[in-house]
Amino acid sequence: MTRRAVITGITGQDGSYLAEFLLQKGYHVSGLVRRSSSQNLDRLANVVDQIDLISGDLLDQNSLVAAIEQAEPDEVYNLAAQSFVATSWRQADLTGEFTALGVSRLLEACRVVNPTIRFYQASSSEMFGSTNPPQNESSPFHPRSPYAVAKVFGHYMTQNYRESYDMFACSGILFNHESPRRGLEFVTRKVTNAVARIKLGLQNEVPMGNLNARRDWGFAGDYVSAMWLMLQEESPRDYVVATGISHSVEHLLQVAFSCQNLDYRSYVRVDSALIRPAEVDYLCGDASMARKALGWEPRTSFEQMIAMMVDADLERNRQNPKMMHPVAGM
Ligand code: NDP
Ligand code: GDR
Repeated sequence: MTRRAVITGITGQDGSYLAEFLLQKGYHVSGLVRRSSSQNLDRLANVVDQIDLISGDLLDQNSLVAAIEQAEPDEVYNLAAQSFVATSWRQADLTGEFTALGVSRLLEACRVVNPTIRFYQASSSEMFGSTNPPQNESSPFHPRSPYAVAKVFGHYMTQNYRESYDMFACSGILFNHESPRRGLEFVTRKVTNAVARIKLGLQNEVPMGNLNARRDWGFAGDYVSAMWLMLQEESPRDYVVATGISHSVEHLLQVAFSCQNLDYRSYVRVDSALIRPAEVDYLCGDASMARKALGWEPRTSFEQMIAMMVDADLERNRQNPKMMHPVAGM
């Protein structure tokens, strides 16, 4: 029998890689798409004709029940969220609605339609916040943004459905993962896009926030297999997924600019408006449990990934420079 999956957040970075991965595994894939005035399927260009798109919104319980009834999934991957940390201070209520309550709405939709559905929740290393590295499944949470607080809610709600209703519900605590499909507001993509635009003479500087923050950055294309592996286990368990190597934002700048033989110090301007009200200083994941139990490991190095992103941004800026213009204040 063909396995059936629903992905929320299918139009996002991870949703598009996961859809491709599951199709290759022979799944029937449905994706939840919220209504908007213009289509937003760019990241799904490779697979859009092989998936079913179902209209629904994390803010609307009835639409979630209807989507799960229609798709009849064996597995649900909840990737939808307001995922940009900086925005979560300005839109804390909405972030709570999407990123926290959206999880309980979707869990409840699965429970009432078919409690044997296997459920994956996209938890985040941001939940560790100020907890010292290396962070693993036993590390305490200390969230530092409304986004991270909302993710902690979703994480514990997933655990609670597992314990209350014996559902196969688990969370992957994923550390930062990037790709040429990353949104332009996230720091890696902001930097690789800036390198491309500076190289092409379309921009001459890049405003940045905190250069000392450290992140464990992996490649999104490597991380979606871990999500699937978690749902194939005998019993549900939460896993940390990370590379185990951490870099500062300043090192990211150095690596990205050197891809085009540029010295980042000539182009970077620190803008205090981009410093966050509370920062997560140092994330570095210990994914030894995922390596051991799931046999998962990252394949793409940080340097390879950044080079891939710079190349893709050069190409996109050559073709359509106006669409790649950075948004002020991000
Ligand atoms: P993106 O921001 O690229 O994608 C978010 C997705 O959520 C989009 O498809 C968006 O749809 C959808 N969405 C937002 N609000 C709603 C809503 N109300 N109803 C339905 N869909 C909605 O995120 P990523 O792909 O990077 O991340 C996937 C998930 O993993 C997120 O939950 C994120 O918080 C989490 N995560 C990400 C990490 C990373 O480093 N990338 C690390 C750890 C966790 P639309 O296109 O319409 O905006
Ligand atoms: P993060 O990603 O907050 O870790 O959340 P982001 O790329 O936005 O920031 C990483 C670090 O870089 C610092 N920084 C800047 N960030 C941005 N966006 N723009 C800047 O100009 C800038 N200058 C410095 C930030 O302060 C921060 O320390 C991502 C998201 O994908 C979440 O959804 C996910 O849960 C976590 O990763 C794991």
